[in-house]
Amino acid sequence: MKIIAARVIVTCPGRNFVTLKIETDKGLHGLGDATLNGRELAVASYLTDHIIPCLVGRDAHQIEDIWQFLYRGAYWRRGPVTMCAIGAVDTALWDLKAKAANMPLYQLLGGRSRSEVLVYGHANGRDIEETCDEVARYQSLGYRAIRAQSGVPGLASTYGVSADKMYYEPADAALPTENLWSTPKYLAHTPKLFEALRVRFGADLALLHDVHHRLTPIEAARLGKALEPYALFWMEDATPAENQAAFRLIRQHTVTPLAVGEVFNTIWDCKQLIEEQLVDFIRTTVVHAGGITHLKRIADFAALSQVRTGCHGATDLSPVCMGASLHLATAQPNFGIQEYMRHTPETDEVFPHAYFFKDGALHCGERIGHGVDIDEKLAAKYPYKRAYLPVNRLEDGTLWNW
Ligand code: KDG
Ligand code: MG
Repeated sequence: MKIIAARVIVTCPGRNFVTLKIETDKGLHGLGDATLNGRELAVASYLTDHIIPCLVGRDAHQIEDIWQFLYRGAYWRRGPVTMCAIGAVDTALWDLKAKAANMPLYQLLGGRSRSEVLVYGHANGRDIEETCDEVARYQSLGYRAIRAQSGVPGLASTYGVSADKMYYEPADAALPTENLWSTPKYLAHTPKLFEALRVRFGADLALLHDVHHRLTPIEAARLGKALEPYALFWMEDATPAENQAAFRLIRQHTVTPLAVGEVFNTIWDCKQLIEEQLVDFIRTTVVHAGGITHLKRIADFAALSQVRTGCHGATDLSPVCMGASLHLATAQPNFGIQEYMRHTPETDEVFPHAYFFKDGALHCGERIGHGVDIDEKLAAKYPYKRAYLPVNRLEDGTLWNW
């Protein structure tokens, strides 16, 4: 099955998405997500200017060889732009292989290991009461696992809290918005949120929380300890993880389960975290970590240390990424949970898909390939719009982690 053409489609049905479409001489096409939030056009150029010329004429079945060619062959390894571009190619090739085999992708990844893919949704509110009400709403929608984020008294805004509850979109401006952050205010407030949630919802509901890289290791250890009575499913991105050894300190102090890795792009970013069992869930995802081939390598490596997957699934990961992720989750033995932040109806229309939500879980569907397509005519009606994630400053003006 020869690759005869490939092109990049950039569309903004409410938010920007970059999609790679690969066409073959068998009349089949494959799709891969290449969206890197806030840096979309860098990946589009990497694909169009540097990768596509190397793809045309190759055998689309040689997924591993093409992966190695793009990774080793660039000389410059790793990094989010490179790995998103490789991820898009890899996802499109797995889509093609499954279509050529006339099978849903999960069958090629080892077949079904579970009947459904448990997801968590995002509840958020301006204060504890509003957050609790949102958690109740998510429960009524069928969610069995819910991430809770609340506004912090004394801070005008914080990560994960928005006025538009169902479609929270952090990349919200043509130039980065500047937010103010206070760790002491956040640390004083967050345990109260989870105390209130346990009082109202009891012990059974799976509750998650995203710290979004804002604490130092010792502050993260303190928060993990303070949250222990409320038995969280996980505390996410407690501290930036470039220094993987930092998690040793958190681990020494708390039994709150830890999740990390949405910004990672290769197995090297999480090697020590996994080998030393410093985390419980690895959040790396198809689009940012070199596609299905590399994410499966990370997940299999994580299984050796009883680390489970908890793939990133925010709105900036397109339905193409979600479809691919769900097929892997359906087959992967050490699947843990999948994040699910619904896309808007406009996005769903541009990317018709076979996956569906039912009773707190997603199902990848039985369509051949990864089950997600693109309506190119519709996509063309939504031109690219520059949009950035916010940045954070401490109250004295120091630039901080967003
Ligand atoms: O592009 C950045 C978002 O995907 C990220 O801020 C969302 O942290 C996030 C999450 O857990 O969904
Ligand atoms: Mg996160």
